[in-house]
Amino acid sequence: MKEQLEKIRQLAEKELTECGAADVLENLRVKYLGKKGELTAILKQMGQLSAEERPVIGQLANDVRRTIEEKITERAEILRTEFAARKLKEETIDVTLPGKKQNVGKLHPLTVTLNDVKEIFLGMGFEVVEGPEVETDHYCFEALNMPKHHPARDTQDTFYINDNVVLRTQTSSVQIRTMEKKKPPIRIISPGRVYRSDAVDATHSPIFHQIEGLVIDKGITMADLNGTLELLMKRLYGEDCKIRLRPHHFPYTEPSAEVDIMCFNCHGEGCPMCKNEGYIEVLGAGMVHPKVLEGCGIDPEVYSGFAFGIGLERITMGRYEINDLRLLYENDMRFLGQF
Ligand code: 2U9
Repeated sequence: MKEQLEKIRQLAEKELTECGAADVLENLRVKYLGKKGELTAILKQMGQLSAEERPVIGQLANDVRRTIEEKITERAEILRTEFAARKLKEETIDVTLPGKKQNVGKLHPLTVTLNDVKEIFLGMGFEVVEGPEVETDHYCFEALNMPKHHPARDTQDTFYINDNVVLRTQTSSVQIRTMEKKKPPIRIISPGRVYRSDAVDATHSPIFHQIEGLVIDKGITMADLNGTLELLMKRLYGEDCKIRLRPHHFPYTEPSAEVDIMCFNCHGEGCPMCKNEGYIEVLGAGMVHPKVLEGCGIDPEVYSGFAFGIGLERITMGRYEINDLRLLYENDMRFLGQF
């Protein structure tokens, strides 16, 4: 038994000296001193010893236990110190290092243009109104003088949810909802996402953004429309910008016009940017059709109004000379980082 005790002491000292982690140290404590440990196992055999041997072996066993306990305590302290030193080293911050550059984000060019347009109209006393993107046939077509089977509907390849529910093709539905709720005078713009079943290419996307405007009051004329749009374009494209109205037809306005701005590249002379027209089409407008007013309970004999619709992507691409609509949606930071 003496040899066994000495062997345990030597083995324990060796393993404890080599121990490199707190959990290994705990396993060694259990291995030697635990209830089922090697030292405990020997002590259980003490009953087999003679009366003369028992005190001697007992003394030796206590001495071995004490040696192992002291080694464990010493090892635990070494491991604690090493751990603290390692942690301090890992977590030390070298304050002399240069700071990590925090990239500040930027607004998307569509957002910048939309904010600019909002500011211009807020400055003219307009309100910004938003409305649902999933609309009923009534607000998207019927109320805009486009009854069922009206040919105008065909030009708008619409996403139908069912026979009566669509993804709105223009934000005019917001103007209708406003006219139903609010009596004149009305001065609103309604920006927002619109949907058309178009194939994606450099100038088309099934999802794009519109800003529509509506003014309803007594005595509103085309002159008010012209003045409002001219001011908008001068603010967006510069004071020397001119606009031109060309007769057109929309079911919801009468008279209707397509509105061009003078090409900011050639100032009306004609160049590749404006396809030698000297002017670039940017929006549609007109006087609100009397049937649309009546449908909203507004007497066309008392009130008149104008409305317009602008494609946000179109004016954004014009401002920043972007030649492919898809660049606005691909979230490529090499592109977006330029604005
Ligand atoms: C009401 C009455 C009339 C809004 C109008 C246009 C002409 C127009 C297009 C421009 C580019 C849509 O984004 S686009 O494809 N819009 O040409 N929009 S008049 O007329 C209204 C709106 C609401 C109650």
